[in-house]
Amino acid sequence: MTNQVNAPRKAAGRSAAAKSVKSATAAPAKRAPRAKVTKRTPTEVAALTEIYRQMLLIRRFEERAARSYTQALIGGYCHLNLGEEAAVVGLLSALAPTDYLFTNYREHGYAINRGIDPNRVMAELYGRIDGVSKGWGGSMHMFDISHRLLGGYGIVGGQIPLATGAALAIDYRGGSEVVMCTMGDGTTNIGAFHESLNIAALWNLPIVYVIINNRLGMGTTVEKSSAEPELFRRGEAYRIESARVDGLDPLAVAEASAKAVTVARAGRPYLLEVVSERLRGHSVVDPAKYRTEAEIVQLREHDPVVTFGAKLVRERVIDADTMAAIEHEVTARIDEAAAFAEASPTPDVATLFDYTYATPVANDSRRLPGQPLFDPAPLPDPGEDQ
Ligand SMILES: Cc1ncc(C[n+]2csc(CCOP(=O)(O)OP(=O)(O)O)c2C)c(N)n1
Ligand SMILES: [Mg+2]
Repeated sequence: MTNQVNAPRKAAGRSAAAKSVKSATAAPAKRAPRAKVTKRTPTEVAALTEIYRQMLLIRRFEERAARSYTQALIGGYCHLNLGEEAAVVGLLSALAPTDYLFTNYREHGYAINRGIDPNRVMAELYGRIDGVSKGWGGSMHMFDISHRLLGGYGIVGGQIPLATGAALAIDYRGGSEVVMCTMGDGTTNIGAFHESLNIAALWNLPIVYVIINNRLGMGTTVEKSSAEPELFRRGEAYRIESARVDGLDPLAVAEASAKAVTVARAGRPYLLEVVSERLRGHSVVDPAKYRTEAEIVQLREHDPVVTFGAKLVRERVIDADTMAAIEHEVTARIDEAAAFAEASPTPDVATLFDYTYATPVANDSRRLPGQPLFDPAPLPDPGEDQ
């Protein structure tokens, strides 16, 4: 069994990356050593630029979602992918359009990166009929069969048995698709995580379990909640190949994801731990007061969008003008999504129970809140013989 560590826990690469951001953003010193520039083909330049654009799209989308929440345009729960952009973009780059994705409540970035129109994702947050789930799901419950995004789950770990079942269905039908199932670090202590990994290993299911280790489950650290804080090692108990990767580097994540997907497509499950950062609180209403000033400074230095953008400029993949053009284009795209969401109507209350079941269910209640359980029994006709 080969459980490999791609990036050590206290990733030396992190501090090195932080240093290089500083040197990229500071005024150029006269005798500063010239950055090593690798000549890239136009195809490579286009691919790297697109990764940056996708990461920025998620970043600006989530920032707008946070703003709209404070303006009461969005209600309910709302968890953001801020800081996890490199993880999202890197992971999904390895999936074919026919593969399936299950994720948790922190899913806006996944929905967008899977190819769902940002207008529809934003409209779902606003609870409008043009939303991904017709406005009835909200932030945590996006579902789009055509993009093979099978949710969006608010119950911690709720997606894991369902994703495992989807992998079983693929295997049963002899299909070549794979399932990717992402979850947080805190989710690895849920019983269903262990049951699912056990079954997936026994039955050779085509599934990649991904742990997005942002070091926190709400406000509790991995060290306080997990007896084995090196989470990828949980694969060993089930003889599942596993690895850990630096989730702030989209290219490293893409490579690790491609490997994991290849293993799954060949008929073995895989466990990938992506060490990431959550830039803000657990949800938009969490001020994250449990974080120290030093941690906040560090988080900013590790910001994956800024770091990757600076790397591309330093390595002369893109210049300042291209960066500005991407920023302009992405901002306009998000403005459009917000305007679209605001203009979309709210669903009719009478449709509240629509889409609850995939097929008609006998005796399914169609009542709205406050309506009587049964229609009142008809009063006997006094003229009738009793
Ligand atoms: C079964 C269940 N228990 C508790 C909760 C409340 N809850 C929501 S998110 C969360 C933390 C999960 O942390 P993690 O898995 O690390 O994911 P992250 O939020 O960091 O992405 C908890 C305890 C829940 N939604 N479902
Ligand atoms: Mg977490």
